Amino acid sequence: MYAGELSILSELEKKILWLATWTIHHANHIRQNLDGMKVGGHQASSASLATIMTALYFEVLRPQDRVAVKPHASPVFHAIQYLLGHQSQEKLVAFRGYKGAQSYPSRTKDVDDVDFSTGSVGLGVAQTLFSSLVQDYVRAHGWGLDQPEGRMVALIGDAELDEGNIFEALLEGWKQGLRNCWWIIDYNRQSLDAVIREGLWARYEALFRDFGWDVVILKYGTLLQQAFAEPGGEWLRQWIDNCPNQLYSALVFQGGPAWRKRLLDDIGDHGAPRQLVEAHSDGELARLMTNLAGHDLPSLLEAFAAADQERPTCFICYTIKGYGLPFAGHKDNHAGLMTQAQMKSLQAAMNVRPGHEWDKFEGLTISATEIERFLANVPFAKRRRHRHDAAPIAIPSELRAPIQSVMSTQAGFGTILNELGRENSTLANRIVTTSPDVTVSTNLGPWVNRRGLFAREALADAFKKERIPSTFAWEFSQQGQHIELGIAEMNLFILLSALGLSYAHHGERLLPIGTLYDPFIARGLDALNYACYQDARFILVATPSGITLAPEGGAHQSISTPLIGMAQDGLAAFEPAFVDELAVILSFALAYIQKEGEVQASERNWLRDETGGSVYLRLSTRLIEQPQRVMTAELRQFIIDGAYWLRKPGPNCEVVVAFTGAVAPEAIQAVGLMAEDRRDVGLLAITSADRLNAGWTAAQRARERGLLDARSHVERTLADLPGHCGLVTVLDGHPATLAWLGAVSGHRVRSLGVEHFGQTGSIAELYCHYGIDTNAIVAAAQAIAPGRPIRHLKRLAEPELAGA
Ligand SMILES: Cc1ncc(C[n+]2csc(CCOP(=O)(O)OP(=O)(O)O)c2C)c(N)n1
Ligand SMILES: [Mg+2]
Repeated sequence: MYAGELSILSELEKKILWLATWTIHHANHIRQNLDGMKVGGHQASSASLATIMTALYFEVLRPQDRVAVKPHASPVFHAIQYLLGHQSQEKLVAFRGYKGAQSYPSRTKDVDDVDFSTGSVGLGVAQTLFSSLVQDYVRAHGWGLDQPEGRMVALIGDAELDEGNIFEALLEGWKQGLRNCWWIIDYNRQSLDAVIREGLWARYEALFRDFGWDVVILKYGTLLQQAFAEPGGEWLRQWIDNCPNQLYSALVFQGGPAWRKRLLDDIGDHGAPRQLVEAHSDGELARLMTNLAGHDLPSLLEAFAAADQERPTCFICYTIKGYGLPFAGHKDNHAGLMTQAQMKSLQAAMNVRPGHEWDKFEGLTISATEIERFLANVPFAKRRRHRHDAAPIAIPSELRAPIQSVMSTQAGFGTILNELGRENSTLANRIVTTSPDVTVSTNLGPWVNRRGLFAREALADAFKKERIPSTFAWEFSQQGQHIELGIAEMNLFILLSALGLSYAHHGERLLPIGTLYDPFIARGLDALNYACYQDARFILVATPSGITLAPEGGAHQSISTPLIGMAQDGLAAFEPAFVDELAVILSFALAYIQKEGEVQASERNWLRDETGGSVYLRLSTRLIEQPQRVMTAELRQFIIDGAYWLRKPGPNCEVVVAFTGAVAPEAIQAVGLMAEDRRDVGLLAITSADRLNAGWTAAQRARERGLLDARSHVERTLADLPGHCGLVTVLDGHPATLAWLGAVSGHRVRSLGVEHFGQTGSIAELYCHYGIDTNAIVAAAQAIAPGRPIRHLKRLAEPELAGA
């Protein structure tokens, strides 16, 4: 790096600090339509990272590199992209406003090429690690080798490292042989509320080294290093090293005179250090004492250039929160905002004329032409089309599913994947499965036997070598297609997020399928939400589920997951009862996760299927009798749209039983038993409460906007039911999942489901205990569709289950 380039970089650093600070100020003080929600956290945090990001984006990064920027540095990111011509003034002017640049970098909502969304701290950080593993996976399979290998970089707040998911990821990274990943810690020793604990850096250093990382500590800038070399310098170094974080922050805030007083008080009559301090004016002293390496371009550039690509590297960069701004170092500065007066003086100091606040080259000492020339040659700026497109992989409408007469959906899932595993097709080759230590218990075993486990270094199955009989071959190789994770569910979702963005990040489409026990979705829910927010595409197979896992244990029972499936944006949830339904849904899902079309809803079901999304399948281990039937095109469509009549209601129908999932046998039996006493009973199989509900609300909205003919699938399905007909809904999950069905055409409804959990027992005992058994369905029908007593109820009411 030559001197001229360094001075351009420091001009850019100044410009970025200005633009980021101004963007926030503008949103708060000038635009002011934020409904009282002032921009907290941004100004001070942005200033903290401005130097590091200048060094990275204008010098170090290459187009193929991918970066997760810590949430509150979003204005810095937007400012950099603005200077590089990838962000508009209009979006900056509308920062945090409607359709403006986002408060936290957003892959889907921002226009300036965000690699990883951030916001919920800790998640973006971990995703860089998994993204690096995915890059290795893709390349090991011989794909994308014509592209240069990218480095995965996270810019992390020091308090962000409190998030446990980061450490879960670190451990997994160590197991998987992580490389090519940089985590840059903005060590400003401040969190949101306060100044952080002393000596954290030493814990971090030890931790990272233990996990096999290189650790680079960047503490002192060039000025301080020079001062240390002078007489009295060693005293100064020790003073800084011993200075508590709180005091250092307070002095940073107070500035030159306070530094002088404090230092001279502590120096006493030591001659050399006193001379060293006295040789500096107040301004110079403040500059010297805050010259931490995280604000020193030469130190940063040197460290980044020296890093080893093959090993993961953690940079602990000492910085000052609010550096260069009047509230620098103040412990309350997270929500700190510059006043109009402070902004005016910053503006004057930056030589920005009023009315020229957004001008890119305003107030710089180097000519616009020279800076423009520099910007045009910034390596990172060369990425014109940063997001790759990968052609969709064709999915057959029929997946082979050898169905046994009695079978569970979980076994069906294993069988379908096993069949896929036999094929040598692009589809089968692009599938990648992953599971947090429940590969075998979620029935991925047969697939893994065929396709092997992925690892950068091959590892044979010792049991196989020793000829010890075992059902599962556990062989690792670069060709393997299953990524086995440790138990941490957070890692599962973040890996799915990274795999599900492979098409965009690495230009190669993968079809990720992750399995876990349904109740443990809750453990990784924020990471799942995060994956959906950034539009990663994957299939989540959750099994076993509900209370149907019966003897497996009360704490493993999931009640709320069907509601999560309905409420989670970007995730289409299905809960099939039968394996032929599952085969249809899986085939749909494999295509759906690849769609990126129009947001326009289809006029058939009012769902936005062309935009695609991820898919959640809630499966069960319950063995149930499978219907023998022909899968017609119409039935296939209904299964995907969310519901079909297993028994069509007659014209005088008094009761409909609508069920989802594993309670199918009870629903079928109840309908059979009621048939003599209630007329024309209907049985509705609901494969996706989520999609039925979404279509219904969308169709209503469309009608309210004037499209009077808009009808959703559920409205058409229930259209012919007489008004007096009662609806009993039942599922092994929270009853609210289906309770809304009564509102579709104004039918009375009684919703059965599970509201409490914790009992173990047999399925029959638990269904009775929680009120989702045949008897409960019949009793609900009698209550809601009054008439003569349902004869079988009496018999059923005598519990076969004494003491249940
Ligand atoms: C999961 C989650 N919890 C809480 C928050 C609120 N929050 C935003 S930033 C922050 C801490 C900021 O500290 P640090 O990471 O050190 O960044 P700095 O403020 O120093 O720039 C918190 C608690 C969040 N964004 N995400
Ligand atoms: Mg901090």
